[in-house]
Amino acid sequence: MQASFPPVVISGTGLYRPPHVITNAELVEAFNAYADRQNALHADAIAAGERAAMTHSSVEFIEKASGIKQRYVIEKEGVLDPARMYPRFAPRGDDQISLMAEIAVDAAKQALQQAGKTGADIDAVLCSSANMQRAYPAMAVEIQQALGAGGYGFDMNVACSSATFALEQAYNAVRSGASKCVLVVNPEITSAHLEWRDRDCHFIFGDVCTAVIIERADTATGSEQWEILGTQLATQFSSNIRNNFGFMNRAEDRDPNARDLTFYQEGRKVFKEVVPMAAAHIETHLGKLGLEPTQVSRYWLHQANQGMNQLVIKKLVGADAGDEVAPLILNEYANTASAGSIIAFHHHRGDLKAGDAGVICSFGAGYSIGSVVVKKR
Ligand code: CO8
Repeated sequence: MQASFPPVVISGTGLYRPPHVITNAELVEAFNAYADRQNALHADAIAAGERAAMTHSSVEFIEKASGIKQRYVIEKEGVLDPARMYPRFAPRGDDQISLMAEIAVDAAKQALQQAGKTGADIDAVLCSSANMQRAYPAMAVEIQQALGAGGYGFDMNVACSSATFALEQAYNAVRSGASKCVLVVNPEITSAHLEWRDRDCHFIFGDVCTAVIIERADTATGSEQWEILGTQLATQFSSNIRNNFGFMNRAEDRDPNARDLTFYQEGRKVFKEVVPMAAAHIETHLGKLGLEPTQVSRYWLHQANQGMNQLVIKKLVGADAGDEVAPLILNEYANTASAGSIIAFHHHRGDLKAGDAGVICSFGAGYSIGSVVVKKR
Protein backbone atom coordinates (compact mmCIF):
# COMPACT_ATOMS: atom_id res chain seq x y z
CA MET A 1 0.00 0.00 0.00
CA GLN A 2 1.33 3.43 -0.89
CA ALA A 3 1.87 5.78 2.06
CA SER A 4 -0.24 8.91 1.98
CA PHE A 5 1.30 12.20 3.01
CA PRO A 6 -0.23 15.50 4.07
CA PRO A 7 -0.06 18.36 1.56
CA VAL A 8 3.08 20.50 1.78
CA VAL A 9 3.30 24.09 0.59
CA ILE A 10 5.78 26.81 -0.21
CA SER A 11 4.40 29.64 1.91
CA GLY A 12 6.99 32.37 1.44
CA THR A 13 9.99 33.49 -0.58
CA GLY A 14 12.59 36.20 0.00
CA LEU A 15 15.34 37.82 -2.05
CA TYR A 16 18.51 39.63 -1.02
CA ARG A 17 19.64 41.84 -3.90
CA PRO A 18 23.16 43.31 -3.55
CA PRO A 19 23.59 47.09 -3.60
CA HIS A 20 25.88 47.43 -6.63
CA VAL A 21 25.15 47.02 -10.36
CA ILE A 22 27.84 46.31 -12.96
CA THR A 23 26.59 47.02 -16.46
CA ASN A 24 28.04 45.21 -19.47
CA ALA A 25 29.68 48.47 -20.58
CA GLU A 26 31.47 48.88 -17.23
CA LEU A 27 32.48 45.23 -17.21
CA VAL A 28 33.89 45.32 -20.74
CA GLU A 29 35.74 48.58 -20.09
CA ALA A 30 37.50 47.07 -17.06
CA PHE A 31 38.27 43.82 -18.88
CA ASN A 32 39.68 45.57 -21.94
CA ALA A 33 41.88 47.81 -19.73
CA TYR A 34 43.14 44.64 -17.99
CA ALA A 35 43.82 42.96 -21.34
CA ASP A 36 45.73 46.01 -22.63
CA ARG A 37 47.86 46.07 -19.47
CA GLN A 38 48.64 42.36 -19.81
CA ASN A 39 49.51 42.76 -23.47
CA ALA A 40 51.85 45.69 -22.68
CA LEU A 41 53.44 43.74 -19.83
CA HIS A 42 54.11 40.73 -22.07
CA ALA A 43 54.77 42.64 -25.31
CA ASP A 44 58.13 40.92 -25.95
CA ALA A 45 56.78 37.41 -25.43
CA ILE A 46 53.77 38.20 -27.63
CA ALA A 47 56.07 39.63 -30.38
CA ALA A 48 58.26 36.50 -30.15
CA GLY A 49 55.18 34.28 -30.60
CA GLU A 50 55.67 32.73 -27.15
CA ARG A 51 52.42 34.05 -25.79
CA ALA A 52 49.02 34.85 -27.30
CA ALA A 53 47.78 38.42 -26.99
CA MET A 54 44.58 38.86 -24.98
CA THR A 55 41.56 39.86 -27.08
CA HIS A 56 39.00 42.48 -26.10
CA SER A 57 35.55 41.55 -24.83
CA SER A 58 32.43 43.18 -26.27
CA VAL A 59 29.00 44.24 -25.00
CA GLU A 60 27.40 43.10 -28.26
CA PHE A 61 28.81 39.57 -27.90
CA ILE A 62 27.68 39.27 -24.29
CA GLU A 63 24.12 40.37 -25.00
CA LYS A 64 23.76 38.25 -28.11
CA ALA A 65 25.35 35.09 -26.67
CA SER A 66 23.68 35.19 -23.26
CA GLY A 67 20.92 37.83 -22.93
CA ILE A 68 22.69 39.24 -19.85
CA LYS A 69 22.66 43.06 -19.60
CA GLN A 70 23.94 43.64 -16.05
CA ARG A 71 24.60 41.88 -12.75
CA TYR A 72 24.38 42.76 -9.04
CA VAL A 73 27.48 42.35 -6.88
CA ILE A 74 28.21 42.82 -3.20
CA GLU A 75 31.50 44.63 -3.91
CA LYS A 76 32.19 46.42 -7.16
CA GLU A 77 35.45 48.40 -6.93
CA GLY A 78 37.78 45.40 -6.76
CA VAL A 79 36.04 43.66 -9.68
CA LEU A 80 36.38 46.71 -11.92
CA ASP A 81 39.97 47.54 -10.91
CA PRO A 82 42.15 46.40 -13.87
CA ALA A 83 44.99 45.81 -11.41
CA ARG A 84 42.84 43.39 -9.35
CA MET A 85 39.76 41.99 -11.17
CA TYR A 86 38.05 40.31 -8.21
CA PRO A 87 36.01 41.64 -5.27
CA ARG A 88 37.57 42.97 -2.09
CA PHE A 89 35.97 41.65 1.10
CA ALA A 90 37.21 42.60 4.56
CA PRO A 91 37.96 39.50 6.62
CA ARG A 92 35.58 39.06 9.57
CA GLY A 93 36.41 37.75 13.00
CA ASP A 94 35.00 34.49 14.34
CA ASP A 95 32.71 36.54 16.57
CA GLN A 96 31.08 38.29 13.58
CA ILE A 97 28.39 36.88 11.30
CA SER A 98 29.79 35.54 8.01
CA LEU A 99 28.87 37.29 4.77
CA MET A 100 27.00 34.24 3.47
CA ALA A 101 24.96 33.99 6.66
CA GLU A 102 24.30 37.74 6.65
CA ILE A 103 22.72 37.80 3.19
CA ALA A 104 20.86 34.55 3.92
CA VAL A 105 19.33 36.04 7.08
CA ASP A 106 18.22 39.09 5.07
CA ALA A 107 16.45 36.92 2.46
CA ALA A 108 15.08 34.57 5.14
CA LYS A 109 13.46 37.42 7.11
CA GLN A 110 11.54 38.49 3.99
CA ALA A 111 10.40 34.91 3.34
CA LEU A 112 9.34 34.49 6.98
CA GLN A 113 7.33 37.70 6.83
CA GLN A 114 5.57 36.57 3.67
CA ALA A 115 4.75 33.22 5.30
CA GLY A 116 3.58 34.89 8.53
CA LYS A 117 6.20 32.99 10.52
CA THR A 118 9.06 33.88 12.85
CA GLY A 119 12.51 32.30 13.21
CA ALA A 120 11.20 30.30 16.18
CA ASP A 121 8.75 28.47 13.86
CA ILE A 122 11.63 27.04 11.79
CA ASP A 123 12.97 23.63 12.80
CA ALA A 124 15.37 22.97 9.92
CA VAL A 125 17.65 25.27 7.91
CA LEU A 126 19.22 24.11 4.65
CA CYS A 127 21.92 26.41 3.29
CA SER A 128 22.32 25.22 -0.27
CA SER A 129 24.72 26.94 -2.64
CA ALA A 130 27.28 26.39 -5.42
CA ASN A 131 30.11 27.49 -3.11
CA MET A 132 30.58 27.64 0.64
CA GLN A 133 32.47 30.40 2.42
CA ARG A 134 34.22 28.00 4.77
CA ALA A 135 34.48 24.31 5.48
CA TYR A 136 32.85 24.39 8.93
CA PRO A 137 30.93 25.07 11.06
CA ALA A 138 28.05 24.93 8.59
CA MET A 139 26.68 28.31 7.53
CA ALA A 140 23.21 26.81 8.05
CA VAL A 141 23.87 26.46 11.78
CA GLU A 142 25.00 30.09 11.96
CA ILE A 143 21.82 31.17 10.13
CA GLN A 144 19.73 28.97 12.44
CA GLN A 145 21.20 30.76 15.46
CA ALA A 146 20.86 34.26 13.93
CA LEU A 147 17.14 33.64 13.28
CA GLY A 148 16.44 31.99 16.63
CA ALA A 149 15.37 28.79 14.86
CA GLY A 150 15.26 25.35 16.48
CA GLY A 151 16.00 21.86 15.16
CA TYR A 152 19.04 21.53 12.96
CA GLY A 153 20.83 23.04 9.96
CA PHE A 154 23.20 21.76 7.33
CA ASP A 155 24.97 22.99 4.21
CA MET A 156 24.71 21.29 0.83
CA ASN A 157 26.08 21.93 -2.64
CA VAL A 158 24.79 20.71 -5.97
CA ALA A 159 26.12 23.72 -7.96
CA CYS A 160 23.35 25.41 -9.98
CA SER A 161 20.80 22.83 -8.81
CA SER A 162 21.43 23.46 -5.11
CA ALA A 163 18.04 25.14 -4.58
CA THR A 164 15.82 22.50 -6.18
CA PHE A 165 17.78 19.65 -4.57
CA ALA A 166 17.33 21.35 -1.17
CA LEU A 167 13.62 21.85 -1.86
CA GLU A 168 13.23 18.08 -2.29
CA GLN A 169 15.00 17.47 1.06
CA ALA A 170 12.72 20.05 2.70
CA TYR A 171 9.60 18.62 1.07
CA ASN A 172 10.44 15.08 2.23
CA ALA A 173 11.31 16.24 5.75
CA VAL A 174 7.98 18.04 6.10
CA ARG A 175 5.70 15.47 4.50
CA SER A 176 7.28 12.62 6.48
CA GLY A 177 6.67 14.55 9.71
CA ALA A 178 10.38 14.80 10.56
CA SER A 179 10.23 18.62 10.33
CA LYS A 180 7.39 21.12 10.66
CA CYS A 181 8.72 24.17 8.87
CA VAL A 182 11.92 24.26 6.81
CA LEU A 183 13.91 27.25 5.60
CA VAL A 184 15.95 26.81 2.41
CA VAL A 185 18.46 29.59 1.63
CA ASN A 186 20.69 29.95 -1.44
CA PRO A 187 23.37 32.57 -0.82
CA GLU A 188 25.34 32.82 -4.07
CA ILE A 189 28.43 35.03 -3.82
CA THR A 190 29.48 34.07 -7.34
CA SER A 191 31.72 37.16 -7.71
CA ALA A 192 34.31 35.54 -5.44
CA HIS A 193 34.71 32.41 -7.56
CA LEU A 194 34.23 33.81 -11.05
CA GLU A 195 37.34 34.41 -13.18
CA TRP A 196 36.74 38.03 -14.15
CA ARG A 197 40.01 37.97 -16.18
CA ASP A 198 38.70 35.40 -18.69
CA ARG A 199 36.55 36.92 -21.45
CA ASP A 200 34.83 33.59 -22.15
CA CYS A 201 33.07 33.74 -18.78
CA HIS A 202 33.63 37.16 -17.15
CA PHE A 203 30.08 38.28 -17.94
CA ILE A 204 28.20 35.22 -16.73
CA PHE A 205 27.52 35.54 -12.99
CA GLY A 206 25.99 37.83 -10.37
CA ASP A 207 25.57 37.78 -6.57
CA VAL A 208 22.24 37.26 -4.79
CA CYS A 209 20.51 35.20 -2.08
CA THR A 210 17.08 33.57 -2.17
CA ALA A 211 15.04 32.02 0.64
CA VAL A 212 12.02 29.68 0.62
CA ILE A 213 9.75 28.50 3.48
CA ILE A 214 8.28 24.98 3.21
CA GLU A 215 5.65 23.74 5.66
CA ARG A 216 2.54 21.56 5.95
CA ALA A 217 -0.54 23.10 4.41
CA ASP A 218 -2.39 22.77 7.73
CA THR A 219 0.09 25.08 9.50
CA ALA A 220 0.36 27.62 6.66
CA THR A 221 -1.26 31.01 7.24
CA GLY A 222 0.45 33.09 4.52
CA SER A 223 -1.77 34.79 1.96
CA GLU A 224 -0.19 32.91 -0.94
CA GLN A 225 0.51 29.18 -0.85
CA TRP A 226 1.93 26.85 -3.47
CA GLU A 227 1.32 23.15 -2.95
CA ILE A 228 4.28 20.97 -3.95
CA LEU A 229 2.87 18.25 -6.24
CA GLY A 230 6.21 16.50 -6.62
CA THR A 231 9.97 16.82 -7.01
CA GLN A 232 12.39 14.98 -9.29
CA LEU A 233 16.19 15.11 -9.18
CA ALA A 234 18.79 13.69 -11.58
CA THR A 235 22.57 13.80 -11.94
CA GLN A 236 24.98 12.64 -14.62
CA PHE A 237 28.72 13.20 -14.22
CA SER A 238 30.38 15.74 -16.50
CA SER A 239 33.53 17.86 -16.25
CA ASN A 240 32.16 20.46 -18.66
CA ILE A 241 31.41 22.87 -15.78
CA ARG A 242 34.09 22.63 -13.16
CA ASN A 243 36.02 24.32 -10.33
CA ASN A 244 38.91 22.41 -8.71
CA PHE A 245 39.20 24.66 -5.67
CA GLY A 246 39.31 22.57 -2.51
CA PHE A 247 41.03 21.55 0.66
CA MET A 248 43.60 19.41 -1.19
CA ASN A 249 45.07 22.39 -3.09
CA ARG A 250 47.66 23.27 -0.43
CA ALA A 251 48.86 19.67 -0.13
CA GLU A 252 49.20 19.52 -3.91
CA ASP A 253 51.48 22.60 -3.81
CA ARG A 254 49.11 24.28 -6.28
CA ASP A 255 49.43 27.89 -7.45
CA PRO A 256 46.47 29.53 -5.64
CA ASN A 257 45.85 31.61 -8.80
CA ALA A 258 45.77 28.61 -11.15
CA ARG A 259 42.97 28.96 -13.71
CA ASP A 260 41.21 25.76 -12.71
CA LEU A 261 40.68 26.97 -9.11
CA THR A 262 37.80 29.22 -10.19
CA PHE A 263 34.80 28.53 -12.46
CA TYR A 264 35.53 27.24 -15.98
CA GLN A 265 33.39 25.50 -18.54
CA GLU A 266 32.90 24.23 -22.07
CA GLY A 267 29.95 26.56 -22.64
CA ARG A 268 28.97 25.23 -26.07
CA LYS A 269 28.94 21.60 -24.91
CA VAL A 270 26.93 22.51 -21.81
CA PHE A 271 24.40 24.32 -23.95
CA LYS A 272 24.00 21.42 -26.39
CA GLU A 273 23.92 18.63 -23.81
CA VAL A 274 21.82 20.21 -21.07
CA VAL A 275 18.93 21.60 -23.16
CA PRO A 276 17.58 18.18 -24.26
CA MET A 277 18.25 16.70 -20.80
CA ALA A 278 16.29 19.48 -19.09
CA ALA A 279 13.34 19.32 -21.50
CA ALA A 280 13.09 15.50 -21.22
CA HIS A 281 13.44 15.67 -17.42
CA ILE A 282 10.54 18.12 -17.08
CA GLU A 283 8.34 16.18 -19.51
CA THR A 284 8.93 12.89 -17.64
CA HIS A 285 8.28 14.50 -14.29
CA LEU A 286 5.04 16.10 -15.46
CA GLY A 287 3.97 12.78 -17.02
CA LYS A 288 4.34 11.03 -13.65
CA LEU A 289 1.97 13.62 -12.19
CA GLY A 290 -0.52 13.18 -15.04
CA LEU A 291 0.22 16.60 -16.55
CA GLU A 292 1.04 17.64 -20.11
CA PRO A 293 3.64 20.42 -20.56
CA THR A 294 0.94 22.60 -22.15
CA GLN A 295 -1.18 22.34 -18.96
CA VAL A 296 1.51 24.17 -17.00
CA SER A 297 0.88 27.90 -16.64
CA ARG A 298 4.46 28.91 -15.89
CA TYR A 299 8.02 27.60 -16.02
CA TRP A 300 10.52 29.21 -13.66
CA LEU A 301 13.69 27.94 -15.28
CA HIS A 302 17.37 28.12 -14.35
CA GLN A 303 18.76 31.43 -15.57
CA ALA A 304 22.05 30.74 -17.38
CA ASN A 305 21.36 31.67 -20.95
CA GLN A 306 18.36 33.17 -22.76
CA GLY A 307 18.82 30.90 -25.79
CA MET A 308 18.90 27.80 -23.58
CA ASN A 309 15.57 28.68 -21.97
CA GLN A 310 14.02 29.49 -25.35
CA LEU A 311 14.99 26.04 -26.63
CA VAL A 312 13.79 24.17 -23.53
CA ILE A 313 10.40 25.92 -23.75
CA LYS A 314 10.16 25.37 -27.53
CA LYS A 315 10.71 21.65 -26.98
CA LEU A 316 8.11 21.54 -24.20
CA VAL A 317 5.27 23.74 -25.41
CA GLY A 318 6.31 25.06 -28.81
CA ALA A 319 6.19 28.68 -27.60
CA ASP A 320 8.71 31.44 -26.99
CA ALA A 321 10.08 31.92 -23.49
CA GLY A 322 8.53 35.23 -22.50
CA ASP A 323 7.18 36.45 -19.18
CA GLU A 324 3.88 34.62 -19.85
CA VAL A 325 5.41 31.14 -20.14
CA ALA A 326 8.98 31.24 -18.83
CA PRO A 327 10.03 34.60 -17.39
CA LEU A 328 13.64 35.65 -17.82
CA ILE A 329 15.41 37.48 -15.02
CA LEU A 330 18.97 36.93 -16.25
CA ASN A 331 18.98 40.20 -18.21
CA GLU A 332 18.90 42.00 -14.85
CA TYR A 333 20.58 39.51 -12.47
CA ALA A 334 22.83 37.44 -14.83
CA ASN A 335 23.36 33.80 -13.86
CA THR A 336 23.03 33.59 -10.08
CA ALA A 337 23.85 29.86 -9.93
CA SER A 338 21.24 28.01 -7.82
CA ALA A 339 19.18 31.13 -7.06
CA GLY A 340 18.07 31.90 -10.64
CA SER A 341 14.92 29.78 -10.87
CA ILE A 342 13.88 30.91 -7.37
CA ILE A 343 14.32 34.60 -8.31
CA ALA A 344 12.06 33.96 -11.32
CA PHE A 345 9.49 32.28 -9.02
CA HIS A 346 9.78 35.13 -6.49
CA HIS A 347 9.16 37.89 -9.05
CA HIS A 348 6.81 36.22 -11.53
CA ARG A 349 3.97 34.34 -9.84
CA GLY A 350 1.64 37.04 -8.52
CA ASP A 351 -0.63 37.01 -11.58
CA LEU A 352 -1.37 33.26 -11.46
CA LYS A 353 -4.66 32.05 -9.97
CA ALA A 354 -5.76 29.19 -7.71
CA GLY A 355 -5.37 25.84 -9.48
CA ASP A 356 -2.63 27.04 -11.85
CA ALA A 357 0.37 24.71 -12.05
CA GLY A 358 4.00 25.72 -12.47
CA VAL A 359 7.46 24.14 -12.64
CA ILE A 360 10.61 25.38 -10.91
CA CYS A 361 13.55 23.77 -12.72
CA SER A 362 17.33 24.14 -12.39
CA PHE A 363 20.13 22.71 -14.50
CA GLY A 364 23.88 23.05 -14.20
CA ALA A 365 27.17 21.58 -13.08
CA GLY A 366 27.27 17.92 -12.16
CA TYR A 367 25.39 17.72 -14.51
CA SER A 368 22.45 18.17 -12.19
CA ILE A 369 18.79 18.79 -12.92
CA GLY A 370 16.03 19.35 -10.38
CA SER A 371 12.34 20.05 -10.90
CA VAL A 372 9.64 21.03 -8.41
CA VAL A 373 6.05 21.01 -9.66
CA VAL A 374 3.74 23.34 -7.74
CA LYS A 375 0.05 24.34 -7.81
CA LYS A 376 -1.39 27.56 -6.45
CA ARG A 377 -3.92 26.97 -3.65
N1 CO8 B 1 33.56 39.06 -26.11
C1 CO8 B 1 33.74 38.85 -27.44
N2 CO8 B 1 33.94 37.63 -28.00
C2 CO8 B 1 33.97 36.57 -27.16
C3 CO8 B 1 33.80 36.70 -25.77
C4 CO8 B 1 33.58 38.00 -25.25
N3 CO8 B 1 33.40 38.23 -23.95
N4 CO8 B 1 33.85 35.49 -25.20
C5 CO8 B 1 34.06 34.60 -26.18
N5 CO8 B 1 34.15 35.25 -27.37
C6 CO8 B 1 34.37 34.66 -28.71
C7 CO8 B 1 35.01 33.31 -28.60
O1 CO8 B 1 36.41 33.39 -28.49
C8 CO8 B 1 34.56 32.65 -29.90
O2 CO8 B 1 35.40 33.10 -30.95
P1 CO8 B 1 35.80 32.09 -32.16
O3 CO8 B 1 34.49 31.73 -32.81
O4 CO8 B 1 36.69 32.92 -32.99
O5 CO8 B 1 36.44 30.91 -31.50
C9 CO8 B 1 33.17 33.24 -30.16
O6 CO8 B 1 33.12 34.46 -29.37
C10 CO8 B 1 32.07 32.32 -29.72
O7 CO8 B 1 32.37 31.82 -28.38
P2 CO8 B 1 31.55 30.67 -27.70
O8 CO8 B 1 31.42 29.53 -28.64
O9 CO8 B 1 32.15 30.42 -26.34
O10 CO8 B 1 30.16 31.43 -27.51
P3 CO8 B 1 28.74 30.83 -27.24
O11 CO8 B 1 27.84 31.31 -28.28
O12 CO8 B 1 28.75 29.37 -26.94
O13 CO8 B 1 28.33 31.59 -25.89
C11 CO8 B 1 28.13 31.09 -23.54
C12 CO8 B 1 29.06 31.39 -24.69
C13 CO8 B 1 27.27 32.33 -23.30
C14 CO8 B 1 28.94 30.78 -22.30
C15 CO8 B 1 27.19 29.92 -23.89
O14 CO8 B 1 27.94 28.85 -24.41
C16 CO8 B 1 26.40 29.43 -22.72
O15 CO8 B 1 25.70 30.15 -22.03
N6 CO8 B 1 26.41 28.10 -22.46
C17 CO8 B 1 25.69 27.52 -21.36
C18 CO8 B 1 26.54 27.58 -20.18
C19 CO8 B 1 25.82 27.24 -18.92
O16 CO8 B 1 24.63 27.19 -18.79
N7 CO8 B 1 26.56 27.03 -17.91
C20 CO8 B 1 26.03 26.78 -16.64
C21 CO8 B 1 27.07 27.15 -15.71
S1 CO8 B 1 26.46 27.58 -14.17
C22 CO8 B 1 26.49 26.26 -13.04
O17 CO8 B 1 26.22 25.15 -13.31
C23 CO8 B 1 26.87 26.61 -11.63
C24 CO8 B 1 28.33 26.69 -11.51
C25 CO8 B 1 28.68 27.28 -10.19
C26 CO8 B 1 28.64 28.76 -10.15
C27 CO8 B 1 29.98 29.36 -10.33
C28 CO8 B 1 29.95 30.86 -10.08
C29 CO8 B 1 31.26 31.56 -10.36
